[in-house]
Amino acid sequence: MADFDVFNGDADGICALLQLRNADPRESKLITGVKRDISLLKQVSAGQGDRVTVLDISMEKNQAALAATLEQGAEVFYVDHHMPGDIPVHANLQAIIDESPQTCTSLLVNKHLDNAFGLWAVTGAFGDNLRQSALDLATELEVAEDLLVKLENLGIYINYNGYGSELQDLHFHPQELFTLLRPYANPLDFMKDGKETFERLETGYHEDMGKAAAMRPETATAKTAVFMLPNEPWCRRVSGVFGNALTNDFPERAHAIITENKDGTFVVSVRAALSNRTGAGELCKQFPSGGGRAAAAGINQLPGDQISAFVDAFTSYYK
Ligand SMILES: [Mn+2]
Repeated sequence: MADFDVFNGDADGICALLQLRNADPRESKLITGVKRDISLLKQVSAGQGDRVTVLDISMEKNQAALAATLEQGAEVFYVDHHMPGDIPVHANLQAIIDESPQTCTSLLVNKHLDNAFGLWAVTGAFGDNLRQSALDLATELEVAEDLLVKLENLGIYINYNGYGSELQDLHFHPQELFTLLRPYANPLDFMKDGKETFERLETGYHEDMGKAAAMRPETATAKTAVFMLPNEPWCRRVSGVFGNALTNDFPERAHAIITENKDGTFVVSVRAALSNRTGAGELCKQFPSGGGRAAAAGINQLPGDQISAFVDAFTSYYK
């Protein structure tokens, strides 16, 4: 009998799994990747009696692999907040799927575990830029103000680590980062013990964000701003968290961050305005390799000759 943990390499995926493995320790095979790499379930070859946990990756994008895994007799526990497509009805599938924009996988796992490792859920929610939901749970858990800031920073740094178009762009392979965090039931204990890891993330984050802060928008209206970033590792790492930071700083404005990939295509991060968390996924879906949720979405490989079409679509969508 084998166990597989398949999880998104961002803060939400990592913090969801940290809660589950604190509650139910397993020596599992870990399958993860950069945040954008969500076709993960196909890497699993599981059979009768095997247990597969899948976290924070769209069921729709893993449909064929899920069907095959169930077909082979494995038990699947699936928790996610992205669009699922058709959820299969199968005795071996337990699925907790909730697409509402105020929740994320870490929060869904927290509910499932009755707040057992709630501080990891707060961290994951901050990482997914669900600030209000993170604050609400923190209030319920009576987290002190000074500790809250620490959890917010940790969530942002773990999330930041997941971006990048390939693993070499990252400071830590998400699997390594999970393993470093794994011993801790409480993120505050990790921050005391794991100073070196924490500081590496913190320093990287501030260096990259410092460079991003110097960028000026390519186009900006009262309701939208588009930033173009060059083909450099720091840009690939920072694109998502930069979008989140802009969203928090300019809550009335929708943002698009366009970063050049190594192959000459472009990766696009779209963040709807905080005051109007709609449409980002729908907009991105109009372009090849695009998808995501209402508040946050993206396009993985936008051909260069479609940039102006994208900018027009974005600007008119949120006018
Ligand atoms: Mn998530």
